[in-house]
Amino acid sequence: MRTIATANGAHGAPYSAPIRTTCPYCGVGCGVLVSREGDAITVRGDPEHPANLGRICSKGAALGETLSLDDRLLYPEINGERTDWNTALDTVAHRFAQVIAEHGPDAVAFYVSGQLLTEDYYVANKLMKGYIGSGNIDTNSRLCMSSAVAGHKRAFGSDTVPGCYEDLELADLVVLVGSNMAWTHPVVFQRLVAEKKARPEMQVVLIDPRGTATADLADLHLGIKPGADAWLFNGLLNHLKREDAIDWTYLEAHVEGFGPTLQTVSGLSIPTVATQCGLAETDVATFYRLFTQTTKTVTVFSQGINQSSSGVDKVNSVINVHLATGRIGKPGAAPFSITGQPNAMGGREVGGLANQLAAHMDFTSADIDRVGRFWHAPNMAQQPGLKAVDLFEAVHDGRIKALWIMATNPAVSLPDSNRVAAALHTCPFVVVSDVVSRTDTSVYADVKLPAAAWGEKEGTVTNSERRISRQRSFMPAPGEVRPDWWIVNEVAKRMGFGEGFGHVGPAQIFSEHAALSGFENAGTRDFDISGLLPPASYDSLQPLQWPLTSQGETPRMFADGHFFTPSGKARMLPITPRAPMHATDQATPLLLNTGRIRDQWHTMTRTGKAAKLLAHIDQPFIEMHPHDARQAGVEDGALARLSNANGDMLARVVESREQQIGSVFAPIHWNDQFTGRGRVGALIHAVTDPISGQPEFKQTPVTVAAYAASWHGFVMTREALDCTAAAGYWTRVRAKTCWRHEIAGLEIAADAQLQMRDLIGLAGDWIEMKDAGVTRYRGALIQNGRLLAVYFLEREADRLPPRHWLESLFDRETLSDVERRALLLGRPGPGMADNGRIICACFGVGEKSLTKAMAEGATSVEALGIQLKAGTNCGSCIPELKHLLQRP
Ligand SMILES: Nc1nc2c(c(=O)[nH]1)N[C@H]1C(S)=C(S)[C@@H](COP(=O)(O)OP(=O)(O)OC[C@H]3O[C@@H](n4cnc5c(=O)[nH]c(N)nc54)[C@H](O)[C@@H]3O)O[C@H]1N2
Ligand SMILES: Nc1nc2c(c(=O)[nH]1)N[C@H]1C(S)=C(S)[C@@H](COP(=O)(O)OP(=O)(O)OC[C@H]3O[C@@H](n4cnc5c(=O)[nH]c(N)nc54)[C@H](O)[C@@H]3O)O[C@H]1N2
Ligand code: SF4
Ligand SMILES: [Mo]
Repeated sequence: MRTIATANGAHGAPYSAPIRTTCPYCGVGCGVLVSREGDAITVRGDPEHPANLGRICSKGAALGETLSLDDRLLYPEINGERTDWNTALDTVAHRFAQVIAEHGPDAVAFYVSGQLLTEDYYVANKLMKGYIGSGNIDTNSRLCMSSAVAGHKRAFGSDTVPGCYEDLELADLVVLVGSNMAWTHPVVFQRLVAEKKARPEMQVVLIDPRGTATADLADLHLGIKPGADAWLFNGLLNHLKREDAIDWTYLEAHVEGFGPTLQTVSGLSIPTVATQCGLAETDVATFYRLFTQTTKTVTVFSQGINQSSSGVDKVNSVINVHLATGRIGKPGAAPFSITGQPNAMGGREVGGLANQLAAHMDFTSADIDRVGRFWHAPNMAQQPGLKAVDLFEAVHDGRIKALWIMATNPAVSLPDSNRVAAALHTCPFVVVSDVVSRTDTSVYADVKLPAAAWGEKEGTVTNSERRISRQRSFMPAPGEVRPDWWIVNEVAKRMGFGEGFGHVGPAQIFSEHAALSGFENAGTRDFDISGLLPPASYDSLQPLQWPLTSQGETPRMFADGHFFTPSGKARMLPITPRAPMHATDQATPLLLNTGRIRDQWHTMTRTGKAAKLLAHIDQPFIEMHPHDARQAGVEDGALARLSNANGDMLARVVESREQQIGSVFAPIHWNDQFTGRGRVGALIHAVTDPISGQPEFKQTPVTVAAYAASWHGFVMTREALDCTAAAGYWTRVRAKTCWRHEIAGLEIAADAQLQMRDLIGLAGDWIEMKDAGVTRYRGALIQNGRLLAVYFLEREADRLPPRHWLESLFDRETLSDVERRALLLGRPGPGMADNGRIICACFGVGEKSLTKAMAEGATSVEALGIQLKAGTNCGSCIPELKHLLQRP
């Protein structure tokens, strides 16, 4: 239990009025109300926040469960030993200064994150680019949005997202390209679902190689060949021309480059597109007809487009069709890059990418001079720094000798992650600022700096629709954690840069940032929030969409047809489609696609703390078509090993016809803290888009083979165990009242039963049931009647009993005889229900409860909602409820 701050900021006593803040996860940027009900901190959607109007998703709703201190980094550490802030900050400043003095400013780097607040981000960028004098600050947005940024800049002359969420509701056609919005931007998806319900004639087209929860809403799903999107949009452009659907008046007035662009696509027929994209001609034709006929069209694009070695070109192929039809800057008409992280946009605003300067300025001599004068910077960087993948390559080969990582976990999330780990291992000086004590990255840190987490700090974030919202604190900062901006400023001061970093708080940093956005701007740059000055309003800042000038906020950009290029016109660009860099071959015949699951956030450091969020999907998996599973010699539920020349991972096979033959999908979330060998990044080739530097995360050739485990088991304990030595494959997840470890291995030791008991290493009485030899073991460790551990072992995985009801036995003060017997039999006794896998995370409704209700006559999503509450809070599980209802 954590105490929360009173509304006026004092610590201790509970408050009654909820605190209004913003969810720290996805780029939807939902406003939330945090309050305390009884012992729990509850998080609800803020009805007054324009992004979500009261809605929330499973991750947001579970935020209250992620606030415990058990795995937090609470004190600074040097070489794994606790130290005080002075020593830690002096060490960082000294080591950075030393490397700079010996090897120059380009021998140091920062790797930061779209999960920093704008104020944190601003000072980090200022320190590197204005004072240290290097461009070597890059951000995980490189992995996320950099192709969209580059595409925007090529087309619009600025990194501007033209539309807003309301445009999706106003549109008559919404095209979702490479977006699994139902799981990744759930609240925007809910808004779309509601609109579609109100206006069923509104059309939704999904373009994604695999069938996803998002496909549930789509009138048309184009299961495109991986990587082929530019063909589809080039073909569409030609179709628009053929059908005389080009807005020539708009083009003449507001666009350049359309002649050569239209020339490039001329002759590209529907049959050719269908072949290139692996689609039926009729489906391509239907999509083209819908697009041609529907003026109010929004095309939402995300990582299926961006994360590609030709991501920037794909972005421009999408923007091209919107420019050609003048469908931009109008209500219900826009190309829409939906951002991933809560502050991906804020990072772009402060210039967090190595090739940008602050406030949407570039490395031109005029901008370098302007920013330098504004900052009174002693040492402005004169050229862009290294982009993430190149930056870590420079760490690997020793060009970068001191690296500071803030709010990101590159040992998991960068491509070729084993090489990244090796780079961190050899780097002479690594600093990691994080909120948790142990990550796959922080194990390599020389210095660990404890950052204040969500709920403990103040600042702002910008969501996908350019809306700036406040994050407000509602809890006292635990231990010695400090906000990231403070940590950066303290290091800057100790490096001798006191004059630029004397801010007393985030409000002052924000107003400096706002002032820079307006500095010598006069309408020449899109990013201008100088209308928010003076900063007296910071505490009560309302969620507003930039540009924010004296005229107020701006929901839609480019309504006047004016763009930020030298000519004031937007640009269409001729695009030549390129295939993914690495093709499949005999050794690696399957194309690995990677992405997100509904209830986990990236490397699980926070969502992995909520048992609720691990109840839906609790193991790394690889989804594949039954045909490919047969070819690879694996089957549903079995373990498989994915590998290629870079590395390997273990995961459980999920057979699904939603995967196209030849493609497999694995989630990005699993890492060494939660599983043995589950880091998908280990397989990804470090190939990037030549312009944006964004990695090709969606198309990696791999091979899949059975992981022929000869034994399977699980262990439940009150404390987490390290199973590395005991099992070839293991996972470790939090359940409500215990930790659950799934384990399996190739060889079984003769004394396996005892080995595991040793590992659990607790005193007490074992009650057990076992076969002679090691084919079966079922044991429970009980101390004074209280259950401490459960351990099951079988030759075959499917002989293991369901786990969910077993977890509930950890609730009991003493185990009854009936419960002990039921436990060893592996079957719930009378009155002990097994609800099965949790489908609805909000109300903990399991699959078995749902199928039972269905058998008893609940034949619709609504009926399941009335009977079990399933799907009635965030609605993220509704696509799955529908699947269950459709199951024969
Ligand atoms: N639950 C949850 N939500 C999140 C996050 C999270 O970790 N968990 N992270 C946030 C972040 S930072 C981001 S960037 C966003 C990402 O949000 P999304 O981009 O929606 O998510 P992904 O799952 O990465 O990928 C989207 C889809 O692209 C498809 N795809 C793969 N290859 C291709 C292709 O060649 N063409 C097309 N058209 N599609 C393809 C994949 O099959 C996948 O369904 O999610 C944000 N929201
Ligand atoms: N294969 C594959 N890889 C991918 C992707 C993919 O689709 N496929 N997607 C890529 C994308 S789009 C993204 S955005 C990245 C995300 O990848 P990462 O950024 O590496 O993932 P996170 O787990 O979000 O890392 C955030 C870290 O910051 C810490 N943290 C949280 N709050 C704070 C804070 O306030 N201050 C500080 N200092 N630390 C904090 C968290 O504990 C965590 O360790 O992954 C990328 N990698
Ligand atoms: S959609 Fe969910 S994860 Fe995203 S901001 Fe809203 S509540 Fe948070
Ligand atoms: Mo992202």
